[in-house]
Amino acid sequence: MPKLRISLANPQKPWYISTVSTLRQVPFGGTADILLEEPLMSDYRSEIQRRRTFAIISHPDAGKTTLTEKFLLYGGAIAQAGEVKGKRARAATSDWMEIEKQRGISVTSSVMQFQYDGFCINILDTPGHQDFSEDTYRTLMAADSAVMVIDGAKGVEAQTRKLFKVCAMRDIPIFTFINKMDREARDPFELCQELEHELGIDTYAMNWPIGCGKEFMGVYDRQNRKVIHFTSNTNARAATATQIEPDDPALADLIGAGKRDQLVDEIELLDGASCDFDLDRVRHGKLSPVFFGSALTNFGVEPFLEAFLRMTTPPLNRMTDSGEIDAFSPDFSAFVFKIQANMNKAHRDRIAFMRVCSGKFQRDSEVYHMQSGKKLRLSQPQQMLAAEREIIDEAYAGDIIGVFDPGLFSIGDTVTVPGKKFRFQGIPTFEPEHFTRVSPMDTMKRKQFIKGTEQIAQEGAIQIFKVPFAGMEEVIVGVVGTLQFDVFQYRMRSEYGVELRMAGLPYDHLRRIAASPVEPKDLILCADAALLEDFRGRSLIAYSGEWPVGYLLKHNPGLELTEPD
Ligand SMILES: Nc1nc2c(ncn2[C@@H]2O[C@H](COP(=O)(O)OP(=O)(O)OP(=O)(O)O)[C@@H](O)[C@H]2O)c(=O)[nH]1
Ligand SMILES: [Mg+2]
Repeated sequence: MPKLRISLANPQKPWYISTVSTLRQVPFGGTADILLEEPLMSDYRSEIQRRRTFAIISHPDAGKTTLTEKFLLYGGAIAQAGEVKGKRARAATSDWMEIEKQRGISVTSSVMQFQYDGFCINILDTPGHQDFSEDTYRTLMAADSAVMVIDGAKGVEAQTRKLFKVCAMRDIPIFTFINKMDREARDPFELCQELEHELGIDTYAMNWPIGCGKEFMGVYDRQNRKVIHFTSNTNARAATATQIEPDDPALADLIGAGKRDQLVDEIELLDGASCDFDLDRVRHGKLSPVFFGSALTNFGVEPFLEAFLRMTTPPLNRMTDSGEIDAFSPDFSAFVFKIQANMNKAHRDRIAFMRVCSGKFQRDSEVYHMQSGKKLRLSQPQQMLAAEREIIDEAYAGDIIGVFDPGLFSIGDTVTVPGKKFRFQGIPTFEPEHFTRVSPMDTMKRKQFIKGTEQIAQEGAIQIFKVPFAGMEEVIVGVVGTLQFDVFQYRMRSEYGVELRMAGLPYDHLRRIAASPVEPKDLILCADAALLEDFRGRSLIAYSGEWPVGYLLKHNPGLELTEPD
């Protein structure tokens, strides 16, 4: 058995040792020899075991950021909940970007770590708007489970369907929070049925709402068979809750006889109609536990968090090109899923966000960057709370860390311990569907223009192309959704001091030239197509509609076009 000697010469407090066979207190100024129960290695296992890493997804405006804010509040990470659209109020933590605060929508995903009830939680708040869905999809790759927020008045919406499909592809657990029950909402039975029919997943209502709108009084917790009655209190840390048995005569006084009778009927119906609760099916993404509540008024949020943390999984194993990597294996490995420049105005740096997939990471230890074949030290790894950061000494599988990027990392890159060579499964890129010609209004700002466009492109928030033989004063920007143009323009102004001149182009497709019979500049093009070049010098063709492809292939025998990568 390994032995650990501890000596407390000048302690402020007596020291409790908890990793040994007997919990004991070391006296002031004393020393003690302690037999460790297991080798010290087991520490990293228990650290991984308590990690929970999940993304919050939904159609725009369902309440992801508001719910995230409440989680942070319960975890003690923030002292007061901010608001998404509050005029003078504190802004929500995860909507840290200036444009997010102004518009009251999330445009980029945010990473936050906090502790709650012994769990170490990495939460990823994603943007709901489809124009930013590439960012949302990438972020989902870093998560082990998803919380799907549904607006109780609206039910399943267009983006819910799309995002759900991405989660279903990986079979990750999906937990449903039906939000905004403090407003008029649809019938809860109907909402559950819609989830099942539209998304093709079984549901199990974990709790059941009592009323909605002004009459939303609480929820019935089906596992504990208790009614949780809430008292409205928007500013409190948590809603005040009273628990009461459903057959307690006092319930009618609390919620009224009518509501009580309705609840009893609904519980009976629910117990008779619903499938059995099966945790294994939940953990494989086959059964979605459903919770009702209101993020804004705190109703049902903390019970949801508690139940969710117990049901979801610790870090899952990940696939690589040389087989599955066990999250609990001791060797560190991670992949980059997001890059963000200028998060901190004072430092103007670029942060690469990595999801740790296995083992333990130690500050200053040497790591191997697979894509460049270089060894490097990640000297200032950081734990994030949206835009705030704190340097950490260690991180474990499940954690999301930010590291300074010297311009080395790209989205999807793998980082391992030296000697281990493999790549995590790639992160899909989307084909841009909107293009615009962009140049700086002020030609004196050329340098900042080039820097800004390149940096924002490296983040993957936009794609940039050159017109062959043209200078760098003008680039073609391609995006998946037009709101990305707004964010790009805004960020160029606020982060790089450059006003842009933008002229939309009529293209909506992009293909890479895989083989060409002649120099690409000598290809025969039609009016609806243009030759572009990416920054790796590869030639592409942007075009509109479907027919230019046929024209190009017919008039340029030997030309091969592929999907851009
Ligand atoms: N009444 C009510 N309003 C809510 C609730 N949750 C969120 N809201 C409001 O709904 C609006 C959208 O909330 P957000 O939290 O920004 O929604 P989101 O899903 O993060 O939105 P995007 O990130 O832009 O997709 C805000 O005005 C919130 O105050 C709720 O439980 N009840
Ligand atoms: Mg949001």
